[in-house]
Amino acid sequence: MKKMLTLGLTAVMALSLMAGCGTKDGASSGSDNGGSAKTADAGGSGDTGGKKKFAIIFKNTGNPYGEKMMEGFKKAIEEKGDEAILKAPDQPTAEAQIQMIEELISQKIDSISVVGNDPDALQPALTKAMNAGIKVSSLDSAVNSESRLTHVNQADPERIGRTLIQGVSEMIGGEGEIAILSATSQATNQNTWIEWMKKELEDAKYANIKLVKVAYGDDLRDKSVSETEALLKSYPNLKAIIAPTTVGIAAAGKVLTDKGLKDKVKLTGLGLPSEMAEYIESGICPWMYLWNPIDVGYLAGYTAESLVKGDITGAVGEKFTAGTLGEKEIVADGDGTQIMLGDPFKFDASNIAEWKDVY
Ligand code: RAM
Repeated sequence: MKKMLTLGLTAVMALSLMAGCGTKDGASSGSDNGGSAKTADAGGSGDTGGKKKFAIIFKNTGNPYGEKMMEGFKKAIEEKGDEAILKAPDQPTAEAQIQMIEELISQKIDSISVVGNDPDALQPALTKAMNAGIKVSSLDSAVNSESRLTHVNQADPERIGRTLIQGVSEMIGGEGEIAILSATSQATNQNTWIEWMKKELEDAKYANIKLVKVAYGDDLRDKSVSETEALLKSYPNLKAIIAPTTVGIAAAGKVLTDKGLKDKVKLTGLGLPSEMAEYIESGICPWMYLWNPIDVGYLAGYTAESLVKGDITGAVGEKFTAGTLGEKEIVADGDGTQIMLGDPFKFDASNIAEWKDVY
């Protein structure tokens, strides 16, 4: 039955506008690291039975997207018989991540996979880690190419940015004020997507759309709520909010719902189906996009394993098998390299019910 459901969903996905979203397999793994995204097992001492130690550092705690990503990472590492160390600071700052990297270096672990809170600020700490023999890669939010061996990218940033503007334009009939509610002002992933949104907006067909503000909710629920409220207050004619962050879009969905603004302000962006189903069903958010966060973590886990084993070094053209995701190839990314998961997937009223229990 489960297999049939999986096959059915795969067929639905293949037919969808932006097919190629993550596997249902990754999503159905019953990992139990839910709850706190804090250090799960960072002792660093004691007998681990020859297991190698693989750390992942997310942006900050309290983000269900990060918990799903760490769940996928842990699954990959445990499939290989090794030990996963799951870490995230309370606040989404580079300083807090640097402190964690320093601790991990002194624990002589084998690998660090980091979701960077800043593209450049982690470089001294990550360079020190690499000089100590630790294999460093980034995922989701990249660190600069000097600070890593390679990067695991969830989807093509240009496609994400341009698609969000095309979508919002359709929602508001090509006319009116829009705002972006982002994560932190230093987040590499959001900033790259926003750059592409701005490039798309340069097209003459958007001449009647005005981007009035980029606000930062820092991937903190309360701050995202207050930033949404401030946007509504400062721009009473606002027609739409684009939130390219799962925390931001859910917070904006709640504010717009509570204020009864369904017919006045539209919402789109990148959201978790589990958190956004009610807003998609109510029409506040006609549609949004995402990839499978469990698969992003799972791919990062296999990337780290392959780096530690020496199967790959992070160079363009190298290939490796990423468990159930199959063969992956390292490609160029500016002056660095990356591994792409796939395309983002569009969630709307027609498919949200199938996905809301998955992630
Ligand atoms: C938030 C985080 C994460 C991003 C998603 C879309 O959960 O900022 O890094 O990839 O949104």
